[in-house]
Amino acid sequence: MKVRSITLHRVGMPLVRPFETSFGRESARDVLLVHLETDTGDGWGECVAGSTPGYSSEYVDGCAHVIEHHLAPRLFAADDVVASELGHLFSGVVGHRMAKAALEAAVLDAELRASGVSFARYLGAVRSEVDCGVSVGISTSIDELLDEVQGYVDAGYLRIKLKIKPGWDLEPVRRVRELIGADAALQVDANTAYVRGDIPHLKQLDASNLLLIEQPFDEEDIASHIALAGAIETPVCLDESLVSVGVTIDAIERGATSVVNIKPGRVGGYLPAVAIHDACVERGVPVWCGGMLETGIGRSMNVALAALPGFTLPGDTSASDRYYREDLTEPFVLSNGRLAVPTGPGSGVTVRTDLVRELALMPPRVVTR
Ligand code: SMG
Ligand code: MG
Repeated sequence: MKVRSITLHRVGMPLVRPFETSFGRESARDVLLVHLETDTGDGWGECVAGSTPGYSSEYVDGCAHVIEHHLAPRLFAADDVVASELGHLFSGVVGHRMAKAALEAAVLDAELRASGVSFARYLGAVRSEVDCGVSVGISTSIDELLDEVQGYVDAGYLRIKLKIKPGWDLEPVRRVRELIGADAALQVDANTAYVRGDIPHLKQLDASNLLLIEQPFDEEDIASHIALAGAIETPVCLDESLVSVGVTIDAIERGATSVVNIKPGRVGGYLPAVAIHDACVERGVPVWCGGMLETGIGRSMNVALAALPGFTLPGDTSASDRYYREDLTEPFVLSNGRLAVPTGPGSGVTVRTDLVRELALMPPRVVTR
């Protein structure tokens, strides 16, 4: 495949309700989309970076810059672009995994559409629908939180994840546990908001019988996660720290993570994500698919990934209406707590280019060789 042009779109997507984490509050997503035109057809990819470097060091302006100036030239220079060789093609660029993942998604989409194969089949999916959880942001009051959680329970979500931070942890978690009952699946995510000295405090979360606690400490602080795992009954699950298959295996072998959150954007794409999945399956470590408030473009691919055999826990793969009033593709609709895995070629969804234009934050940028 020869890449002819790469168009970078920036779309402003208002969220149906603001999403607050320990590192900030968002009421709209600034989405970077990559539209690839090739000699065999086109493909779309979504970049998961936020507008600020709050979740990781990457952010959307930086990703657009890296794509245009460092990754696109490598794609244009290649005689034959093949998704499975992008890791090698991009190896001269250190890091910038979210930028690489956005391009990888677009290359995969183009390649698979041209050969009539779905993402699910290509990645190795074994299910036609996936179990879905929902990630619930920090609220302004416990009553408001309980209302929101009840809405998601009524909608059929199979697992609730609560965002926590110092000052918003034991009590909201205890109250939600009380609301949803002892048997409902409940987990928490701190997005690095705690320090090692908080271990005795975090240990009190054991009383709420959680599925897992996600990334309480700094992304580079594996040692504190090992210490926590030794002190707490609740399984520890890393997110931000796990940026590659090597780091993931290391964290598993050292006892820092007994469950793994896989986000393709964080690890450089769907193929590295599958490699992490395989490494976890080999070691008997359960995985689940994380989310980055994706539109239908990224969601379609995440749902395909979540249908692989090792994804045994519900993911942050919620329905379109949990995030957006109108999605950039046909909406993903929850049915019995599950989303259907797309079966059409490539991502299997159709990008609403009219809406991409209507919601554009700036004119599209066309990058050619
Ligand atoms: O896509 O439903 C979603 C969001 C899931 O909580 C979620 N993501 O750390 O896991 C995480 C966060 C990161 C995104 S914050 C904008
Ligand atoms: Mg997380």
